[in-house]
Amino acid sequence: MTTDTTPDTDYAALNLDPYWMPFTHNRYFKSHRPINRLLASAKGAYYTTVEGERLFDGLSGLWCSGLGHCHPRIVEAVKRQLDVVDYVPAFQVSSPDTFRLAERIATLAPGTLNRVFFTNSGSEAVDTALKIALGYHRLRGEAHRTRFIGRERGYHGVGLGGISVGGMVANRKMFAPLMMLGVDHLPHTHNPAQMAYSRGQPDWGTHLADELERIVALHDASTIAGVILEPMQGSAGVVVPPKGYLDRIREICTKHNLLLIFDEVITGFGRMGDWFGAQAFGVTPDLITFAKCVNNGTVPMGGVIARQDIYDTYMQGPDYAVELFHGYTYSGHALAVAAAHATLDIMRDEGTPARFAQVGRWLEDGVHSLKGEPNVIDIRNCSAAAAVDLAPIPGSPGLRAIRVFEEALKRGLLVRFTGDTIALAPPSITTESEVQKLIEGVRASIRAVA
Ligand code: PXG
Repeated sequence: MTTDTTPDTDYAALNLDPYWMPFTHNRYFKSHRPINRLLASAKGAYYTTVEGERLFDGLSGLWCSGLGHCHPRIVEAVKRQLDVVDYVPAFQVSSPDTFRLAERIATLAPGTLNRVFFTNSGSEAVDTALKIALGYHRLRGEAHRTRFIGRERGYHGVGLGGISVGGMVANRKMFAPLMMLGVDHLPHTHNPAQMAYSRGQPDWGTHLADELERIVALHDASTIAGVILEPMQGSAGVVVPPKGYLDRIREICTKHNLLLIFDEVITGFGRMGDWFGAQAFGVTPDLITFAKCVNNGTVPMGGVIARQDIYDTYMQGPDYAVELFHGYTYSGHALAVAAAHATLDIMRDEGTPARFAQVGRWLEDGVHSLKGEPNVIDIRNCSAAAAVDLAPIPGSPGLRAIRVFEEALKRGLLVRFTGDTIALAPPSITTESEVQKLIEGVRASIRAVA
C-alpha cells in the first residue's frame, strides 16, 4: 500500500525486502516476519502493534520519547506549526521561534554554555562538536591541537567523526580506512569483578580517569583538541561513571586546556534526574551535544551547546563574513522547533527531570531484584536507566538477549537488547505499578529462556 488511502491490513503479504533496516538483523527479521514487531500506533507509554497488541515502551522509543508518545500538547504544536510555516531556510534567515528555542536551551544548560547550534540528529551533533572544537583551537592560534580522545565502548553516533571517537568495535571495524586520524581512547569503566550489581554510581574506578594523564603524556597536550564522553554510556548498556570519575576528567582537561565534550544525546533533557547529565553529576563540560528528548523524538533534532567564549572565539574578521562554515538544510527545522517548545513547556510544567528521578528509584529497586535469576551476571542502574547483563549462550553471543526480547514481546513489553544486555529506560510518565510489571515481565522472560 503506497498511494491508496485504504489501509492494507494483509501484513502476511507485506514486502519486507526493499527496506534495509538500520542496526537490525535483517535476515532474521525478514525470515521470522515478526508481526508483533510491526508497530502501528502509540499513546503515552504504550505502542500498539498492527494486530492490536499493546506493548509497554520499555526504552522510550530509542531513548527519545521521554514524555510518552503523541503527547497532546506536542501534537497540537506541530499541527499548528504546519498551518503557519512548514520550512524556513536555515542559512542567513531564521524564525523568531528558533531564536527563542536557543535561548530556552541556553537557560537550562550549565555554566556559561549558552550558544546553541542546531542539527538533526545526535550523529550530526557529535560531528558538529568535533568541528567546533578543532576550529576553536585553530582560531586561538593552536592549530596543532588536532587529536581527540574518546572512550572504549563509547557511542557517538555513526558519522565518520562519531565512529572515530566512538569505542564500539562493530561500528568501527568495517570502516577503518575512513576514520579520523589521531584519535586515542580512554579505557571504559565497566569492571564486573569490582562493581557487579552496583546501585547507581560505582565506588570503584575513579582512578581510571587518570588514564587521561597517561594519554596526554604520550601525545603531549599541545596535540590534543578535546575529550568526548557520554557522562553515562547508554548504548554500551548503561555503564555508569564511577564516583569522582567525571570530576577527575574535568580537572585533567582544564589543566591541559583540552575541551571537554559531554555527549548528552541520551542523558540530556531529564533522564538523569536533572536537565543534563552535567548537572546530575555536578561536572560542567565545555560543549554539550543533545538530540532525542529535546523534542520527545517527534521530529528529528539535535544540537550543540557551546561555552560562550568558544562562540566568541569564532567571532573574528569582518562582521559580514560567515564565521563557521557548517550547518544543515534542516538545522532548526520549523516542525522540530515547534515540537521542542511544546516539549520544554511540558517538562517545565510537569517537573520532568524529577519525575525521571522518581521512576529511577522504582527502577533501581525493581531491576536489582533480578539478581539471582538464571544467567543474570550483572545489573546496573542510573536514574531512569538500567541494564541487565546475561551470560551468553555458549557459541552464540547475543542470542540469549534476542530470546529474552522475544519473550518480553509476548508479555506486552518492548525492551532493548544489545549484545547480551537488556536495557530499560521507560518514559517519565511511567507509574510504580508499570515499573513493577516491566520488571516481572523481564523476570519471566529471563526464566523462559533459561
Ligand atoms: N550520541 C549518543 C550518546 C547516542 O546515544 C548518538 C550520539 C547518535 O544519535 P542519532 O540521532 O544520530 O542516532 C546516540 C544515539 C540504544 C540506542 O538502544 C542508542 C542510540 C540510538 C539508537 C539506539 O542504546 N543513541
